[in-house]
Amino acid sequence: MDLKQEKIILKVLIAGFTNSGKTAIIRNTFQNIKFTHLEHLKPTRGIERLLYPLNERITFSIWDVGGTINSLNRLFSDFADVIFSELELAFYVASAVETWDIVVKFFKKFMRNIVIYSRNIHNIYILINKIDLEHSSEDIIADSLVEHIPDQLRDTIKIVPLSIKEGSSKRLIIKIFNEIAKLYQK
Ligand SMILES: Nc1nc2c(ncn2[C@@H]2O[C@H](COP(=O)(O)OP(=O)(O)OP(=O)(O)O)[C@@H](O)[C@H]2O)c(=O)[nH]1
Ligand SMILES: [Mg+2]
Repeated sequence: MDLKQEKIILKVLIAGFTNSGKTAIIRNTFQNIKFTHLEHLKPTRGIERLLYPLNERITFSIWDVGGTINSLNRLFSDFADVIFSELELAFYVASAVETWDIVVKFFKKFMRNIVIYSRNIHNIYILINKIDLEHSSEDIIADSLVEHIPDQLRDTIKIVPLSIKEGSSKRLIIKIFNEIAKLYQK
C-alpha cells in the first residue's frame, strides 16, 4: 500500500462552558449557516460529531461536547478517556463576556484531561468568542485562563479572539485546519 495515499482521520475536540458558541462556530464554519440562523440554538446534549473531509486524504472528526454543568460533570469525568484521547487539535471556547469561576474550573479540568490523555498534542487553541458584544472583555477572560495552563502546554496554546456575528470566525478556523492538514501532506 502506498502510505502517501492512506486516508487519515484526525480527531478534533471543541469544548467549553455552555453558551460560549461551540455549536454555532461549527455550523457556521463547516455547514455554512449564517449567524442570523444560529441565534436560537439549544444546548448540545452529550456529544455531537461531525466529519469534515478537507481533501481526498484527510478527514477531520470534530467532537462538539455539550457544556452545561450536568454535561461537563458527566462527560469530563465518566468519558474523559474517550473524549480526550488521540487528539490532533483541541479548542477551548470561552465567551468574551462571561468571567465566572465555573468557566475557569472547567478550563482546569479540560487542561488536566489533555495532559493525561493527549499529552503530545501540538495544537490547542483558546477561542474567545462573541467579541462583538458591547461588554466584551476578551483580555480579562484570556488572562484568567492563561494562568491555569499547565507548564508543559504553555508553548502549545494559542489564543484567538473571534466573533461569528462579525464574520471573523470562519476564516480563522479554516486556516487552523488547513495548517494542520499541511503537516500531513509533506
Ligand atoms: N453575539 C454573539 N452571539 C453568539 C456568537 N456565537 C454564538 N453566539 C450565540 O450564543 C448562543 C449559544 O451558542 P451555542 O453555539 O449553542 O453555544 P454552545 O457553546 O454550543 O452551548 P452548549 O451546547 O450548551 O455547550 C447562541 O444564541 C448563539 O447565536 C457571537 O460571535 N456573537
Ligand atoms: Mg452546543
